[in-house]
Amino acid sequence: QWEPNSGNGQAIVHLFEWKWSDIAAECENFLGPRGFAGVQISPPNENAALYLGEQTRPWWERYQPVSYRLFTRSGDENAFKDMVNRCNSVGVRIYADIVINHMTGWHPAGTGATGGSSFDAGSESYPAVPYSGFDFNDANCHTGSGNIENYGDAEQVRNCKLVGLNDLNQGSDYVRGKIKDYLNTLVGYGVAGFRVDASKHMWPGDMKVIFDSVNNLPTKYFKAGSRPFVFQEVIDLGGEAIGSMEYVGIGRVTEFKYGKFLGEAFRGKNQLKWLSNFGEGWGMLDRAYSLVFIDNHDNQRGHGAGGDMILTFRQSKLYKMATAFMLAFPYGYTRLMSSYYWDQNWVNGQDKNDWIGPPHDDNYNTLSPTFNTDGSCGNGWICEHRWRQIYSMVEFRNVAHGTDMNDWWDNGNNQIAFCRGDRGFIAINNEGYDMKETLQTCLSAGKYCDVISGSKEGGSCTGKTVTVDGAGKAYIEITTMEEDGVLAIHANSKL
Ligand code: ARE
Ligand code: CA
Repeated sequence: QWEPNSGNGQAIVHLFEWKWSDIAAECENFLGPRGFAGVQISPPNENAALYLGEQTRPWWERYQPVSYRLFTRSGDENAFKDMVNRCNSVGVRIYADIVINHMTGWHPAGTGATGGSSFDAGSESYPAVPYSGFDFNDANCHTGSGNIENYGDAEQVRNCKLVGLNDLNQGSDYVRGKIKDYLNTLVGYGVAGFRVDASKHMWPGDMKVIFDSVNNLPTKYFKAGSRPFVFQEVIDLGGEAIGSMEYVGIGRVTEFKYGKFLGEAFRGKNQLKWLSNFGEGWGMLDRAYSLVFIDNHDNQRGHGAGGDMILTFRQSKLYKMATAFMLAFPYGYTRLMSSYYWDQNWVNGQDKNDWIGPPHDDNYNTLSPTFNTDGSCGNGWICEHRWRQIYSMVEFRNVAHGTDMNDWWDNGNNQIAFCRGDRGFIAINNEGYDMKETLQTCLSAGKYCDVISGSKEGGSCTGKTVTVDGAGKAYIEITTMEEDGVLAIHANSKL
């Protein structure tokens, strides 16, 4: 299923490592009112609780399932139910990150789990599901180490262990049944779809059977006959045995080229003028199949793909520019990253602190975000989705939805501008000099509030204003002294 089952919203946000109770409140207080379509949540199922000396309670323990009980550092089953209900009630959908390729990596017997279940990784025993050795792929993997050794061989990418994680056999009816039951529990509570972790490591045929077996979404919140939205994590930068095209028959696929290419362009490795045909024209998936983002929870910390070209909150000016481009440009279904802060510790080109988990108290309980008077977050949470330049562009994308890109303009280098039908106009200046141009905005005559430098409050604008004449033209200025390199106006920002 390729459609997100949301109302008018055209962007979702990954509230990475947030607690369920905080997400419920965020839906009501911020995401619903601001027109966000939904939230990608961290994996809701029970995981290994890892106390590895210096690396205690890493974020990545949540990618090591112990059972499908809904019990994690984000909250228990009741908190989960309450979150899904409260978010659905204000029109914000919940998409669960599902880890169904594997269970845990090896840990000594007696290692704990977030819900108190026992497991023995060495004998592949997970009694709380239950899974045992028969349910794993060991017999189907033929590498010396039992791990994936060569991404050029599709067979081992799917049947061997990803970084030592016990690899489930989705070809087995029993395993399919357990996964189906888990997904039906989530759907039963009102979850609108799934981010499918490590999809490259599962056979598309098996995944198709599993997703086809899941129930329709409940009619309490969804149209009768609605199917869960599926977006599959497949990293495909080219050059491997497995390509993202193999998965488009099941649902959308993460397009990792997108953030890498935009990172390169905004970092000055490529001229912005080439972005006029960004998307399919650059060898990316058809827009109907792609899920796009600037960074994700992996590549913002050097895991996954994209390397040092990926932009994150740490390059805030460029990050806001790239995000504005993404939300203004009609390609793919868009996802925003919402992060927590950690101190980096670079040693030989690698961040030794890439494991650090979310803000927590002395007992490693996750802390809630606090909110400053300007709406930004505290307590260690970055909350990119609460940056004005970002949430304002979520509204832009909703307002412009259904139109195409037109009236592209560039200065032959790194200043660009374009319209979205007669609904929105954006200009971006990534030169070392001021942008001062009279451009076609495609909007009706009148005065508009630039939603990047400020916002429309009541009838007036707290930022720059733009005056569009009867021919749709306006004088556009973005100086290098300004905080942001973007100007955006749209039908709803008319004064
Ligand atoms: C951790 C430790 C390991 C240890 C393992 C088992 O770091 O040292 O061996 O536990 O004990 C996350 C972390 C991992 C972590 C894992 C489990 O990133 O470090 O391992 O959780 O706790 C490939 C996959 C892709 C995957 C990326 C990270 O194809 O699916 O690797 N991304 C998802 C999630 C991750 C998560 C997992 C999968 C596992 O988003 O957060 O891992 O559930 C090329 C290839 C890509 C490949 C990439 C990196 O680009 O094209 O396919 O991505 O290299 O290898
Ligand atoms: Ca596998």
